[in-house]
Amino acid sequence: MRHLFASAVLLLPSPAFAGVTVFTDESTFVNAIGLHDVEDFEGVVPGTYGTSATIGELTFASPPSVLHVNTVPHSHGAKNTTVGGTTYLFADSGVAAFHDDLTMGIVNSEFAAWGANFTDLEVGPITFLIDGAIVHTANVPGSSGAVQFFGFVADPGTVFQTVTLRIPDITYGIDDVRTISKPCEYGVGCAGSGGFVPKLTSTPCGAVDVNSQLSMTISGALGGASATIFIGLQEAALPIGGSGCTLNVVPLLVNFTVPLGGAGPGAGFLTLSGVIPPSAAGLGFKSQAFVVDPAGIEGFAASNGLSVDVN
Ligand SMILES: [Ca+2]
Ligand SMILES: [Ca+2]
Repeated sequence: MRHLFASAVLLLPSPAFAGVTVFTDESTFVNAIGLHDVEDFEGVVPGTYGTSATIGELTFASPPSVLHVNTVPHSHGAKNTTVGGTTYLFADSGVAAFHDDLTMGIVNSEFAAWGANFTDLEVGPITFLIDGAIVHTANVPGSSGAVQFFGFVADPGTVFQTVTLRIPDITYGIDDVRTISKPCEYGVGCAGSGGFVPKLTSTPCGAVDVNSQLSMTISGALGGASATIFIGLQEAALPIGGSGCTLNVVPLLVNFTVPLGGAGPGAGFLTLSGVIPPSAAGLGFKSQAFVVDPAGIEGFAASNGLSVDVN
C-alpha cells in the first residue's frame, strides 16, 4: 500500500497558487469569500508564546521576535479589533531593529483565502509573501492607532500554504484572522445498502508533510464488501451511466481493490496508512472509493472525492 501511495503522488502536479486577488477592505473581502472561519483570539490564554504558536487551526512562526497574546491594548497602539472582544495577537521583537518575517499557516490544510486586521502598523512598507513569493507591498498609514486590513484570495482552483508578513515595525497587533481552508473532501458519493453513502476521508486532511503518515479511511460502506480505490490527477463529477453516481477523479492513474471490515449496511470500513516519501514534496492526488454493493443501481456504491496535497 505504501508503494501505491508513493507511485501515485510522484506522478501528480500540485495545485499551488497561480495568483491572488488583493483586498484592503474587510467588508469587501468578507462579501467576496462568503462563509469562512475567523480566529479572533477571544478565549486564548494571554501571555508570551515565544517564536512559534498554534492557535486554533492557525500556526504562527516568527523566528527572531516574540509572539504574545494580549487582552489589553498596548501602549503603542496594538489592540483588539473584535466587536465586543478584548484579545489579539501581539508581535513584539523587543528590540529596535528590523522586524523579521512572521509566517502563518493552517494545521493540516491549505488556504483558499486569508485576511486579517492589523493595528500599530506605523512603520512601512509592509510586504506580503505567499508560499514564499512576494505578492503585495503596501504603505502603512503612519498612525499607530489605525486599523488596517489586508486579505488575499487564491485564484480559482488553487490554494496556498503560508502567508508571510515582512514588516519593518517592531510592534504590531493582528486580530480577526479570516480564512477559508481547503477541505480534503469534495463532490458527492452515491448510496448502497441501507441508503448509506460511503465516505472517504484522510488524516491529516487536505495536506500532509513528507516523511509523515497519511491514513485514508473508508466508512459507511457495506460491511465485508470489496472496495476499489481510484487515484488520479484532478477533481471531476462525471455521471456514470444510469447509476446516479459520479466519477470524482480523472484521469485514473492507479486503482487497487481491498476488502472492507465490518458486517452489514453502513458498517463497512477500512483504514489504509502509508508514509509519504520526501520525493513527493509539492505534489498532490485525488481519490475515490467504489464499493461492490448489490443495492446500488449498477451494483456498486461510491464515495465522495478526496484531495490530498503533499507539503
Ligand atoms: Ca480579538
Ligand atoms: Ca508599530
